[in-house]
Amino acid sequence: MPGRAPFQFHDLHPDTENFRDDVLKGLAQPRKALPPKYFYDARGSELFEAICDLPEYYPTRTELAMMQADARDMARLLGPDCLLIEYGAGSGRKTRVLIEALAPAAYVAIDISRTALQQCASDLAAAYPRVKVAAVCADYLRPLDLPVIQGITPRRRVIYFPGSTIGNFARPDALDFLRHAHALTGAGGAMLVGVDLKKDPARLHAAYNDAQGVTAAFNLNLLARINRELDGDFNLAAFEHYAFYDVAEGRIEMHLRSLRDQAVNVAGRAFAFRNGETIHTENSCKYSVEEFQQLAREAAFTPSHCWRDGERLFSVHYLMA
Ligand code: AVJ
Repeated sequence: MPGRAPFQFHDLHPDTENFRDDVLKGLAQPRKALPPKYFYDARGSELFEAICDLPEYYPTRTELAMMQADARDMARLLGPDCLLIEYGAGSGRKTRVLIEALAPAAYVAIDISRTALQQCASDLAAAYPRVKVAAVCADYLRPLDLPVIQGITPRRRVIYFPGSTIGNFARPDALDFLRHAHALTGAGGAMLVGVDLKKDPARLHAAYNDAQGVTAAFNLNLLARINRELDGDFNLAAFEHYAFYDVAEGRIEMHLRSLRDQAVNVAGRAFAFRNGETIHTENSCKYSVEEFQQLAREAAFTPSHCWRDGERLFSVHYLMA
């Protein structure tokens, strides 16, 4: 709990043991894979912020511009005095635009990255003294109880899930996630979710293969984090960033590719890599408006509005529970 910061802080300790177990399990599979949620240690969160400013990475600036253009419309649909719950709060730039238009009774930020979460919650609490702010450090992929916030009677619960983070889930997992979200908002609740759209594969490819190599550094930081926290000995020079758009699946896949036959030790266990073998580190699924609305309906939401930018790069959906 940071000293005098005017917000409630709840630490559900989502990291340590889970990280170790998930890494050992992920590297032991015949097709090695690691969950993308572990990108976001302090260094990874910084690198992600740098990605958001890259010329090739259109989602963040496009969604922010959409919030600036459309937050008033969104607020009209969401209504005043709601309990606003954000998954994966990050830097909170889009959230600020929404909070200013919406005037919620309270704001609950849920994020796995402790440092980014505390920064965001403390900034928002300072900026909006009339909004009660709570922060929960947790893995929002697991069911969790919301903190009790004294002295408010919100009209409805609204989940805000910007950034197309939902794209990290394979479709069946996205459906599960939406079902959990539906249960959390309860009847009369709503969800506002940012979803990256299908588009020209070249544009997508460039967004995940930037010229400055920031995305590569973000991907490789996962190995550096394993070295730091799990006593690993990955040689970062012996792996490379590899990202491509799979048109049939409608998703970007990110991998780390071994540049030689090698053995790596993590937490006292040895793992063999063949030259060219990869660790699958992330999926970033892209949806058409219709595909996403169909998914939302399967999770018992009623998709009732969708905003897009002028170039049709990005979408924000309003779903009623
Ligand atoms: C935060 C999951 C939305 O998939 O575009 C950016 C993460 N990975 N560049 C995305 C990411 C590589 C990002 N999400």
